Amino acid sequence: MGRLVVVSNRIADPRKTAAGGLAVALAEVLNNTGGMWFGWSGKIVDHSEVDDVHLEHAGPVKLAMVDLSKADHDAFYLGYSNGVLWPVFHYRLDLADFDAGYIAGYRRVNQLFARKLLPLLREDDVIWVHDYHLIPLAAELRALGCTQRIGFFLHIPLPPPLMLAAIPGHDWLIRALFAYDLVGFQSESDLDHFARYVESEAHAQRLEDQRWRAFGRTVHAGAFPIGIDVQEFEQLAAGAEATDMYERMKREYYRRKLLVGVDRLDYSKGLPQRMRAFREFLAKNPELRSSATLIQIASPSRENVEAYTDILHELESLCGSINGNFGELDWMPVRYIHRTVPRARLPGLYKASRVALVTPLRDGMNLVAKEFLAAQDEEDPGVLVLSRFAGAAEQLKEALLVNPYDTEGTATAILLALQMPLEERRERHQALMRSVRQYDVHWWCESFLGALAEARAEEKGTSWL
Ligand code: ADQ
Repeated sequence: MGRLVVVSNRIADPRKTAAGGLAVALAEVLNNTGGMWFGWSGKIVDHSEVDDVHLEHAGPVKLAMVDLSKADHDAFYLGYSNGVLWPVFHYRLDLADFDAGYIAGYRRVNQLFARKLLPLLREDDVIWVHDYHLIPLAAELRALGCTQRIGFFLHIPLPPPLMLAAIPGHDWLIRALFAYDLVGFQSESDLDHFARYVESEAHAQRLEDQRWRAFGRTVHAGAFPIGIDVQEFEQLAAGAEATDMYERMKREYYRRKLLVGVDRLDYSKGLPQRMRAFREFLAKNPELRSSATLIQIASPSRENVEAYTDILHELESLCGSINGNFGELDWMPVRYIHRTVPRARLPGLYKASRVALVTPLRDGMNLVAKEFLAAQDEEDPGVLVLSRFAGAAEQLKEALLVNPYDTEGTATAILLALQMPLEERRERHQALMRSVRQYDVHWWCESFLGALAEARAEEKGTSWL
């Protein structure tokens, strides 16, 4: 394989220990190929200063970063990416803000990325573009004459055709996917939505080997469910910070079973629904009340997008009313923490918890579910309560699968999870870990890049714009 060039909106510096599994896994491949990571620097500058590409070396990996002007950042990132694509792709048409100016900003930033990236490319580079911020990047690169192999991976779900069709300009967006050689999704259901959309809306012809032909090009598409770096996580779990966290939690909660939720504070994660289910559980099981505590960590996220402040207030008010109504002098049912937990401590928290509540309303994959499993003591493991609407549910069938909109059903699952006998916990955990280990982040990288190496759309130079 030639040099790997990863492109994503944000760059995770592979030298920083805080970087998660994805950054670590990509850094490994980048290190091996002496690759380059291209993306936004995280800096917002005056329009006149958007100019050079900043280059840094992180070992053998080259980091190439561009700044954005405020207008571009607002329209591209806050506007189109997080005000249109994120809600619609998570089935929340009601939260989408279809401001006509956003799409122009989205296009401008993708053009800027293409213009700045092109001169840095070598003939035999393989380019891997990540996520919904950069859907049209390959089309913009092709328009400038780029002929290298380009793959795209969507980390979030792809909604069904009629929901996609609600986005003004949806045909332009999906047509842009045909500029890639390979398009990867998290789950079979996302792939199915893609197939149905392109066949019905774009009259694409389905060829063998998961290839679709439309707009004079053939694109390969497939499901490549992302995994975690199990080894890295096990090492973290054995480290001093995780051990300290585990021991502190065990000391503090020695009389109670812990339930844990760890999420970005995002409306897709189903946090109010989770709290209502926990409230229902408390109301229905008074004898169990003071034996369980729910720790909910919700890290601040996209706070300058309006829908995120609404969800923050809703969650705060629910937690407050649950504690007010059910709490005792020596017991609070919910501990809600609006902060990010340092990554090195997470495995300790997971291991000390009997139950994880991973109940998004929609999620591309959800790595917290896999991390929770990897952190468990296999002799005495905890139970995963998992939303059927997380991409992870296609793989993690031995979890207690729930419909997060069904408050009573989720409350019943919480009860079952807290009371599950040891033998059943072990059996389920063993089966789940087989899948987590087999489909880890290295499998994901290798299978995507392997498929990209074989997928080569024949046509070049099609006019894209
Ligand atoms: P996210 O929506 O961010 O990612 P998720 O996969 O659950 O969701 O988490 C990614 C990472 O962030 C995990 O390593 C997790 O430990 C960490 N994290 C989350 N909340 C945290 C908190 N409060 N404190 C500390 N760490 C926290 C998007 C998609 C997902 C998809 C991933 C990867 O939305 O569906 O699984 O990308 O493709």
